[in-house]
Parts: sequence; C-alpha cells; structure tokens
Amino acid sequence: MSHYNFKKITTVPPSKDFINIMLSKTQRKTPTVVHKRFKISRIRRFYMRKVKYTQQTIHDKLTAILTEFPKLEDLHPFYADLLNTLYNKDHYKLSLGQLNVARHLVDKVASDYTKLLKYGDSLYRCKQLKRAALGRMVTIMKKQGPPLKYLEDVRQHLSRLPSIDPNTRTLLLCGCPNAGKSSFINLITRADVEVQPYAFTTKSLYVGHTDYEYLRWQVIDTPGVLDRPFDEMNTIELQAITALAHIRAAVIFFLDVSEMCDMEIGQQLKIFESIKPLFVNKPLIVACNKTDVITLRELKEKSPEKFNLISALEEEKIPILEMSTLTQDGVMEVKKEACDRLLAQRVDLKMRTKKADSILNRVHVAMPALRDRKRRAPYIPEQVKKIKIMEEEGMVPSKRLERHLEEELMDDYSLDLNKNKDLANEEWKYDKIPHFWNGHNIADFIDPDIEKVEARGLMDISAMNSSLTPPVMY
Ligand SMILES: Nc1nc2c(ncn2[C@@H]2O[C@H](COP(=O)(O)OP(=O)(O)OP(=O)(O)O)[C@@H](O)[C@H]2O)c(=O)[nH]1
Ligand SMILES: [Mg+2]
Repeated sequence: MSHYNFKKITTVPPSKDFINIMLSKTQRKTPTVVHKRFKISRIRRFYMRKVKYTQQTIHDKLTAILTEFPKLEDLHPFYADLLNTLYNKDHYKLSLGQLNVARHLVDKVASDYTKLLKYGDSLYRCKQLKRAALGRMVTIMKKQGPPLKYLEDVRQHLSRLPSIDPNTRTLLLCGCPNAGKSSFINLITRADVEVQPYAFTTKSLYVGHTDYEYLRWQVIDTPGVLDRPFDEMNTIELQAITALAHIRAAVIFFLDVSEMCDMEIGQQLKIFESIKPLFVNKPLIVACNKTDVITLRELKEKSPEKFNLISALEEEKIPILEMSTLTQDGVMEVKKEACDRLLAQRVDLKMRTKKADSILNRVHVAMPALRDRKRRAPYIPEQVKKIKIMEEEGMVPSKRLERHLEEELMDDYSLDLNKNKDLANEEWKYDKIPHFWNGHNIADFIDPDIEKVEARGLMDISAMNSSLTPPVMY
C-alpha cells in the first residue's frame, strides 16, 4: 500500500467561512459579560483574552493546513513532478507561503494590540482596541481567499488521485492514443478503465493490481502520448511522461499494428524514439497489439518496409511480442515477459547492495561428506511401490481424491464431511444430532466409552432426563 495518503487532508474552508468560524468560536468560548464598574485590570484581561483567543484559533487552523499539505521536498520525485504537472509547483508553493505570511501577520497584530490593551484606561478604549485587532485579523484573512480556494481545489483533486506506490513492482503501460492500453489493464487487473474508440479516452493515471509469482504487481495505465516536444505537451500527456520518468517499472510500449488508431506504424515508432530516453535502466517490451486484424507475418507480406521498421527494434535487443486484447491471444505472455524481466532486474539490483552481502555471509549450505560407500536411499514401503506400478499399468484405478471430485463437478461441488464417518449403520451418517435434548446439553452426556454404555443397555435417551445427572466438569 502506498504510504502517501492524500485523502486524509482536512477540508480548507473558503475565507468567508474561515472568518465566520473563528469569530463565532471566539464569541462562544470567551466570557461575554463585562461592566464598566469592573476593575480596569479585569476589563483589560477580558478584551486581551478575546484578542489572544482569536489569534490562537487562526494560528492553529493555518498551521494545520500548512502541515497537512505535503511539502514538495518530502515527496517521492514522482509525486513531486505529478503535483507540478497538475497544479504548478510555483503556484502551490506560493499559496502555502502566503498562508504562512498571514499566520505571522496575525500573530504580530495580536501581540501589538495586547501590548496596547495593557495601557487601555477605560472600557470604551479597551473595546475599541479589541475591535481594531479583530478587524485587522479579519482583513488579513479576507485577503487569503484565492490561496485558500486554490488549496481546496488541489485537496479535492489530490484525494481522487489513485494511490500509486512508486517503489513497488510496477508495470507501466504507454503508447500512442487508442493503442489498447486500457483494454490491456482491464484484462489483467480488476481496474475498470474506460475504453472508447477515440483518442485520449484516458486522461489521467489509473492503477490496478495483478498477481504473478505469488507477488502483488501494480499496473499503471497512462494517457496516450503524441510525437511532439515536451514543452508543447498538455497536462494529460505530461502525466504519462512523469510516470515514465520516475517510476522504476517494466515498461510495455503498445504498438497498434493494425493502424486503427489513425497513426501509421512509422509515426508510432517515432513516438517510441522520442520518449526512449525515459526507458533507460528499465526493462522494456514492445507489444504489437490488435493482431486479430493483422498479424506480423501478414504485415511482412503486405508491407515489408513497415515490418522492417518493427524488426529493427529487435536488433536493439528489445523483445517484440504479439497480442490482441480482443481475442486475448498473447496477453498473458506479454504480462509474463514484463514481470519476469522486472523481477530479474530487481533481484540483480538487490544482489549488488551491501544488504545482500550481509545476509549471504550468514547463509551456509551444508553439503554432508560421504561417511562410507553405503547408499542411503529414501525408504518407500514395498506395498506403496506395488500400488504405484499397478496404477501406472492401469490395473487398479488410482484413488479418487476430493480434488478430482472438485475438478469434475466444478461449481456443483460441495465438501461433504459426513460421508467418511465410520459408523455401524450407513444411514446414521447424515443423522442430525441435536445440541440440546429436553433442556440438557447433549455434550454433557457424551461418554467416550459410549459403546460400553450401549452394551449395558443404558442408551435410552429418554431415561437421561430423569435418571442421569450431568457429569462433574473437570
Ligand atoms: N480489433 C481490435 N481492437 C482493439 C484491440 N484492443 C483495443 N481495441 C480497440 O481500440 C480502441 C481503443 O482502445 P483503448 O483500450 O481505449 O485504447 P487506449 O490506448 O487506452 O486509448 P487512450 O486511453 O485514448 O490513450 C477501442 O475501440 C478498443 O475496442 C484489439 O486487440 N483488437
Ligand atoms: Mg486508455
């Protein structure tokens, strides 16, 4: 599970609500009765408390916002870049900075006015000072409207981002729009990504999970990428690039060999070339999709020049696999190949770290030396050997196990725990045994030597009611 939980950030109120909340809180939580005949020190304390309380409320609320929003420096580069792509890093930093400044200003106003309040000589003057202090705080907060609104938008969007763990085993699907990336993720995971016959159906990152080799794998579907310089790319395309750049994953590049995606193979390979720098140090696979329309062999006959473009990749040691998400041919092979390559790379990387060395130091594989020339083979009873031979020759039917039954009956199979009960009468197997009998717990009367009891003719259960008393519990 990802350790970045953006869903926990609390709501950021708009500045108007913010002001209402803090003023009404001050009203509710501080004393409201003051009289001009009170001692002046008491009057001063009364108003000072109001000023300080308001300042504290604003301070706490702003601090909560500032600490809850993630700092770009603390995030994994993938998330930092994604945040930059989606919300503009500078805007984000400025907004948080502005709130920080507002917090300092409010603190300053409060400390200035409490100093002044110390010299207040009448109720009227003290009250005016308090009004001025609160008024200035409200003005400061009113100016925070835009950053508060922006941060609330960011919060809402962040909470809807899929939780991607940038450090785990990941398959990354990329390619030109309409190549069949979303169809593939829908096949191998339980993610339900929209599939449509037009470009840019997928507009943000989607994540699904699949199992391979008893391990959990994260699969990320990305929006399509077009062949143009990075600075001309839109936010949708840039998300794919961000994921490609920062996640150490196996990359599956989708190539639509049928050209149904309105892009020629040459153009698609151009995209491949343009984002190639992002594939360094990552296992890479090119999946030729939509082979139900045209297979690579047919392509070779029809237009050899296009086929040659694809087969040129093989010279660069990039594996090229064929598949069709429509007929599901080759889909599992693509998944298997990608997973195997990534696993091999991850194991290789781990082996090179010092951690692996420290574990290997402690591992010792014992290879016992021969004591004598005597052969000590595993012992298999003669009877078992005989049965094995007879089974192989078909002389005895091999034992039908529950597993065989289950495979045969499929959904109709249900485990029958009663059928192997060893009872004198076959019919008793499915008898229902009551838990209670005439208000007594049957379990209290079960005797392990029940057969002896039976022999003595004491099995009349109706007699149990009157003559037997429950046994003493130990
Ligand atoms: N004939 C055929 N059509 C396919 C195959 N795979 C996908 N398609 C069709 O191709 C179209 C696009 O599929 P998507 O899975 O949405 O493609 P995508 O790469 O996710 O597209 P974007 O999200 O727009 O980038 C859909 O109409 C699919 O039905 C395939 O193997 N054979
Ligand atoms: Mg898609």
